[in-house]
Amino acid sequence: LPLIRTALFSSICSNSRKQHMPIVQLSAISYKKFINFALDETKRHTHLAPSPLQERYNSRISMDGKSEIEMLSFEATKVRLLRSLCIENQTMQVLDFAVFPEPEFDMPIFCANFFSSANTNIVVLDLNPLHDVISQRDYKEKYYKGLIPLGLKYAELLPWGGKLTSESLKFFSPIVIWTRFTSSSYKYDVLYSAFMDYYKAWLELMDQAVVETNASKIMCNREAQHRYLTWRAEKDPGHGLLKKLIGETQAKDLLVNFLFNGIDELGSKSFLDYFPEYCCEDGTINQSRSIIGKSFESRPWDRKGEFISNSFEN
Ligand code: BLA
Repeated sequence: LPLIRTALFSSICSNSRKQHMPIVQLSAISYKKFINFALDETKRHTHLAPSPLQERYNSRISMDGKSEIEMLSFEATKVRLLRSLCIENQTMQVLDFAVFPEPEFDMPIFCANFFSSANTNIVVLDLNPLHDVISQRDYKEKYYKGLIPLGLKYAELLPWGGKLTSESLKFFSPIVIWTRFTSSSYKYDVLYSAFMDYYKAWLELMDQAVVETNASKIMCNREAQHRYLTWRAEKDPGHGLLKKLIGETQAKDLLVNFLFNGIDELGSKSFLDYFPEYCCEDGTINQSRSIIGKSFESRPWDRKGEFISNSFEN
């Protein structure tokens, strides 16, 4: 990465110097490299066909003309939707990359959400479990047992990011990478390496995934994915920023029809059917992101991938 020092990034520079780390200018990093890797790697395993969504969701400029928003979407055997959203401007880089399996497969959902501004980076990288890994031990063993060493490697390099919306934890796996860091080229390299390793691990799971033929199990997979999509379309932390960039109506459209596409097709339950604790007295959805509040100051999974926090209290 080019090492350029500018006044705009003086805060990163001084931080980096303190830590004896290389200096990185935000514009020198781009999450497009991550997307290109993922697409190339996917093509080594399967055939990617363009998604019908591509025509409507491709590229656009934010209302203030300052941000470029790029969207890509594909389908493949076993893959209902692979889609990415990349936002870039002078001060910010955002990646939302996800792969949603067909309901005939119970494999995890690949999830990479990275938000980077001049001095802070917020990262979630995970193979989000389709089913509950705290109560369904067989599901956890099936997909995550072999991945614990991978999780341990990156849990050290990219340490736990501190308290987070408690409700989110149910959507995370024992190998989740939830981290925050100050910008440095070293950290970006680590993040890129984690992204590559996690994505390759997900592709291996995809290769091995066996189609489910039991109708009730398929139904169960479909509902689990629908619940996940319903949660994220309503409560994802990126909403505020999307609304600021493209306005409330467009943001809502992007969330429901592109990023978390499937809400209308995979099920008919509402957000409040799945998450009744968010119901206000007048029947509307509580706009707060969390009912329980923030918790999990430290990683709630031990080195064996056992959940070690037995309550969801703050
Ligand atoms: C913050 N993003 C966060 C946080 C998490 C996530 C856990 C910390 C705040 C919190 O505790 O909620 C990410 N949470 C997730 C993910 C899941 C989840 C991936 O439950 C999946 C189940 N982030 C994006 C995009 C944008 C973005 C697309 O992925 C912007 C368009 C922004 N995320 C963003 C911002 C913050 C954030 C600005 C800080 C603001 C905040 O803490 O609410």
